[in-house]
Amino acid sequence: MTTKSIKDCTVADAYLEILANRGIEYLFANAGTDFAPLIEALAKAQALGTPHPKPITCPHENTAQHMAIGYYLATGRPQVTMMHVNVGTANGMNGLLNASRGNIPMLYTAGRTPTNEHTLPGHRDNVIHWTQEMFDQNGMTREAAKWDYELRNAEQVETIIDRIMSVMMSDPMGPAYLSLPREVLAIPIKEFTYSSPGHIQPTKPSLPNPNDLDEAAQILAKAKNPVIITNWGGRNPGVMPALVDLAERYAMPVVEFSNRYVAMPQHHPMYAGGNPNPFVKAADAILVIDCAVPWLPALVSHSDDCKVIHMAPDPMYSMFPVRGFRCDIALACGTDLGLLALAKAMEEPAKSANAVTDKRRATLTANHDVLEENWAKKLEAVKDQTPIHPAWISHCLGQISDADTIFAVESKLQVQYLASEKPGKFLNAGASSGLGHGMGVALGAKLADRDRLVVGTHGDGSYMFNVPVSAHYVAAEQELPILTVIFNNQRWQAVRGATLRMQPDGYASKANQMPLSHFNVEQHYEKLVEVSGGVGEQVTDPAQMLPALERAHKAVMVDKRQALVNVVSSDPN
Ligand SMILES: Cc1ncc(C[n+]2csc(CCOP(=O)(O)OP(=O)(O)O)c2C)c(N)n1
Ligand SMILES: [Mg+2]
Repeated sequence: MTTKSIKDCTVADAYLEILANRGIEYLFANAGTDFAPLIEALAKAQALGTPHPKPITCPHENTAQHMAIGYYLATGRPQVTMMHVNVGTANGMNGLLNASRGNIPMLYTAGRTPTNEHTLPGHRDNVIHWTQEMFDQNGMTREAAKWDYELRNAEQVETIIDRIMSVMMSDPMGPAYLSLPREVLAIPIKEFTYSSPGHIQPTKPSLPNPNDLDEAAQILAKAKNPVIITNWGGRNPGVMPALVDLAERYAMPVVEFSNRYVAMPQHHPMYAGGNPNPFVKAADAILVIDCAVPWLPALVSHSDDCKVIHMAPDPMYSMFPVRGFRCDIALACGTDLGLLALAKAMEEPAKSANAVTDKRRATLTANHDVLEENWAKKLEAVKDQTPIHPAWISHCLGQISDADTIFAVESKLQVQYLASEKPGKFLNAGASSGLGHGMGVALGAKLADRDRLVVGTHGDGSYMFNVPVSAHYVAAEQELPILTVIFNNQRWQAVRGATLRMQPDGYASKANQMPLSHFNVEQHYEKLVEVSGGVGEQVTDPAQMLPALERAHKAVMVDKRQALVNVVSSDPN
């Protein structure tokens, strides 16, 4: 076992060096008084050129958390965030909840206010060191973090970092929380020795149980009306090619319900749209892949003899307290590996069903053609509308983007109007629907590849949840020229819609203006980006949509300045 050592250091020095050694490139941070030993260690590492994660100053915790998430989604490499004690942890909870429900490995850390009043190095020297102490700071994170701990001493630094990395990266993946008391970070060490490389590897994604796989293959191969439903499948880049192959070979329709990623190219003949209800009703077999909620039980149910197969890293979705979807077979596996194995296992039993499969393929292709026609008709009908329709915004975004463009989605972006053949192109990190994720994700994706066009699309409400001044600041400081597009319908349509769904004829439906759903001040968001040296414009005329995006594209890709397009828009229907 090879080792490295550091002489005359502190726990903070050792901690940073091991993080870097284990592949952590960035520390997305919002600092406080608890950081003193860590800031000293960063300055020392910078001065001496020793390995350390690069610190990125994030004026708000939401930016830091979602930058780490975005960077992971773009690269597959987890990063570290660090916040100020309990208050910073509280501000970062939105990101932790999104990471938790989205199975994102992210090491979320925070200082712990000093507990010694005047003894150990790092002891209290500020009034807040009394008021910020909690009985159980970590407790705040415990429902969302996959693992949490408070660092106790120098001797365990390496063990704890390796423990975190391997637990986070094992399926089902998820975030970890580590609190770092100031006195522990400040502990002096004569000589610190650690193994390099580390020697604890995570569990790799697995294949499904072979007997259950065969049974699932039999059911699906013999089914007359099978359907595949997913919503998170596309977060694993290996899923798209495997899913396309499976759907094509056995003529199975793929529905992406309320999807946050794209698992199936939208123009593929086996892509069957986003509404699972008619398929669920007619199905004799349903394959649910990486999908916590495949349909809404209040709206639709399948027949009693329909078989339901769930395939995911954790097909029990054990993080949800209540989830009662029928499950005849649960296939725990890496979703891409599971799909490849299933396609193989279906070869033999599907042989006797060739005629049925061919007939189904023809029907599904014809149905998909209708979907395409409807999309085209819709676009034609709305392209001149004022306020500007989301379909037209999406189409124009399709014109300025290319196969490598990444979209951070926090809006009514309509993916069918953009190219969707490349995995990992659409990232929606709001697995817990904690709004305010898109700008951080866009920044993280841009940090991962500065040559790529990265577009953040946000509702006006979502944009404000991003603490945009913080995100625009990081874009400027780190030279990350992202393009921000706001679908500005001057309201929280989601809140309005939910109220009307529950009480279609209630007082709210008849009110001149529904309470708590509208923004009554015309907001010139395009000015906000100027604060950080970016360029912005408002668009109200649909004829100006594409020219405005072209100007913004030039700003970000040629002039290397962040840009914002504030589109006064309507709601899709
Ligand atoms: C942090 C957070 N707070 C509140 C909500 C509740 N919420 C869900 S959708 C929504 C409105 C979003 O508004 P906007 O981005 O403008 O999109 P629109 O519904 O208008 O299309 C709100 C407030 C949430 N999901 N996350
Ligand atoms: Mg809105």
